Amino acid sequence: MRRRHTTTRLLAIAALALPVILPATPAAATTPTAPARHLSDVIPAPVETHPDAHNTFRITPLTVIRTTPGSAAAWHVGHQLATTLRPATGHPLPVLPVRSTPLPEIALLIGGADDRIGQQGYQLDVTRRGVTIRANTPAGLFAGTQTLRQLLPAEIEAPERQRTTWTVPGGRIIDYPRFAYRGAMLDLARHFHTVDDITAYVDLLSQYKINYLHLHLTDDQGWRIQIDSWPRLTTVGGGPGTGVDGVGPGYLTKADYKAVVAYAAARHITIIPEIDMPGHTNAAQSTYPELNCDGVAPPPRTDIAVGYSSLCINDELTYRFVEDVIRELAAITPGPFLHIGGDEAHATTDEDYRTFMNRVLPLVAKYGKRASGWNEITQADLPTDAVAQFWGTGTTNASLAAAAARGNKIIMSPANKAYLDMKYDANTRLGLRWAGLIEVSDAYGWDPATRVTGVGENAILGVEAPLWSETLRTLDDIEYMAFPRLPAIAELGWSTTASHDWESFRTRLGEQAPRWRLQQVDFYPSPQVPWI
Ligand code: TNX
Repeated sequence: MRRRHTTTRLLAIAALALPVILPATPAAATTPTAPARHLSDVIPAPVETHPDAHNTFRITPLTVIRTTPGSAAAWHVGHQLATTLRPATGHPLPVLPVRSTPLPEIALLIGGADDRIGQQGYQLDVTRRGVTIRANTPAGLFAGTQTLRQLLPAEIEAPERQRTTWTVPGGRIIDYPRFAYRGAMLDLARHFHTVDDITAYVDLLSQYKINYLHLHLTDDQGWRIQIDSWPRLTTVGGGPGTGVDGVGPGYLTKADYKAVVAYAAARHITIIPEIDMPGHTNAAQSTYPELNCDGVAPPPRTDIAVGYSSLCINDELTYRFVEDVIRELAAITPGPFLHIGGDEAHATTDEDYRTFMNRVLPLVAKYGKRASGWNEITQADLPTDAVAQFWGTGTTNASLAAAAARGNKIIMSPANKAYLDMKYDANTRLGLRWAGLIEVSDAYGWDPATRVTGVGENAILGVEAPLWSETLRTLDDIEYMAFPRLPAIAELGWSTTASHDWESFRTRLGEQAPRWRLQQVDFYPSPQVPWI
């Protein structure tokens, strides 16, 4: 069990007016100084770091967080940072949307940074006077604050105040992502995961600059999202007895889903909903007999077999169903993508698969969304804005390479590298092993742009680490499989190939352990990593 991260505890602090700035704890010259961190001790590795040992900054009771005046979004990022730093520092850290202060400050400013940082990057400067994070967008500012958290001692994540001097190493970081898309995926279908579990995962993802969370909402074993026009999908298809072994029931109401979307958006993470079709549909078909060609509902399934279900391709009712689902889901999804699955449709003929996808892809566009799907969708006639997600274990895929050549963007999730549900080694209690065992060095040891022939740097939108839930029930289970491999995938998505270095990575990973212990992240203590 894990305590919710401190950023989720909203402190209602009236920080708009300059408060009486008094030390919350008597300033003590004798307080211990937590061990200094280095400017490059960050995951994902920043593009450029320029340390300046003479210019460290100390957070004190007088420190204020200053944000660009007039930017509510910048103030919000400042408020989130303050909420993270206040409990352990015991300092008031007021958040002030003002042009200048005479006080030592952590400034979060929109504009004025190095040209290269783009829409997601940031520039971070640390001098004796303060920390300045500059970015072109609130997302960039937020990314900069996640770097700042890692530059502070792990104890900054502690729930109770400590009498410590909090020191930020001096210098400059210029940082921006290699790929625009850095994703994670959670499977709610095999075992349902609650809003609290999903948002706790969002907190962890956002620390590593992950900016998309793909939710696998439907599968053979369960349907996990409310659809008003087909109400039994959730009450029956997601009801008691659903999930693997019948012990993973539950579903997101639309209100739950909107809450997840908003929570993620506040951490600059976009939700991508997936409805898997035309296979992986037994939960819907066992609930509604009319979704079957013979009109007979198959029994619910709680095993982990794949590839046996298929929607009825030549029945108009199928497309009414699919359109209803897409319409309702698109209406509650502010993000650009809607994922239509398309994997392992072994019970659908190739011809039927193409017929189906060629009807469904335009429906996604009709409701204003950009389609994404597992790599099998490249067998259909894809619009050029559609995105294919590679999940194979090999290094060739002709249909994927052809789609890339036609201009479709690709997300890389090779199952033998990026699948967080694969066991670490033969003794791992959780997980599957069909794609192989994946130790931390395996998860880190590949390059998205050279993995599949014909799918190079320019074709790649980014990387994603899927976490399938056949064997996972609790948040602890999720954490154990995701940590420490998720940070490896996050670094592959963000950092330059020039910085790719296993020795450096495993050292920096080992330094994350105290933070995870304080956050009560149930990580796998891989023997490959020098944990501190
Ligand atoms: C394959 S990967 C699947 C999922 C399973 C997963 C387990 C993919 C697109 N389909 O249905 O949950 O393997 O690792």
